[in-house]
Amino acid sequence: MADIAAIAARLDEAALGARAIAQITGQEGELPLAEAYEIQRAAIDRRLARGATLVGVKMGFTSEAKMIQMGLKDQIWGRLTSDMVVVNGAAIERARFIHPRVEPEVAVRLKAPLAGEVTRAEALAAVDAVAAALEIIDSRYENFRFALGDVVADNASSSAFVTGPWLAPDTDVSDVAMTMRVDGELVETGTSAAILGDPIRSLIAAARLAGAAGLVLQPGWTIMLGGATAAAAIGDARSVSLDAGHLGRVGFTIEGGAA
Ligand code: OOG
Ligand code: MG
Repeated sequence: MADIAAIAARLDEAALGARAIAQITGQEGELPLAEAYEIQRAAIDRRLARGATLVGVKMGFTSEAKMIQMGLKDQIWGRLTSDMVVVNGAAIERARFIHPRVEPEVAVRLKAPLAGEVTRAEALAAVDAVAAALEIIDSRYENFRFALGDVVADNASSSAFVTGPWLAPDTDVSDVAMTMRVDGELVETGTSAAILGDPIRSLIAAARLAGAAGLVLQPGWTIMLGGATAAAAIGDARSVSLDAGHLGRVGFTIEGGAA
């Protein structure tokens, strides 16, 4: 059995200090998924104890492009906290991150609780609004390399997210063309259909996976449904933008240099 509290502290401090650490699996052998999710919860609990609140859940590896990029194919999920929220168009501090990457995503906001096995109709009925979104992932592991247990323990690499304008819940998110630019340069194009064939499937999976861990998705929460394309490195870029057709635009700027 892994030392849950000690590993959670190590990951929490790596995120706080924007300093990469060695993989857990490399040091301590296997890390079963159940333990990895316990570490994730314990690490996020430390953040909540400092005053942050839970504001949602993120899904990972819901598209082929992401599975291929990272060499993992099991869907994972992580927790979104209030200190991860970036306002559309606002600046982030580069020094807060180790080796950030950005992904074009679709997000939903909930108006009713959702947990366990839900039908598509039940999932849709719980949606308050939909938006295009950008997720900033920043693995706490050296070289952005990890096994499944590592990345689950590390809250699915999540570190910040930006949502575009919130649109009516019946807005079609099933096949939206997405164009992502870093410093004005086209880096990724794709479609939201790459997210499990339809991003609403990812919402259903979020309810099931979080529910299995005893977490009920709450009204007001944002659910990030996963990257539609591979992630792009932010490097020393100054701006990121996503054009998502009828879902509109979302972006942020980056200030300062790396830590
Ligand atoms: C893990 C997080 C994956 C997504 O959208 O698929 C993810 C990683 O790639 O570091 O956020
Ligand atoms: Mg993502």
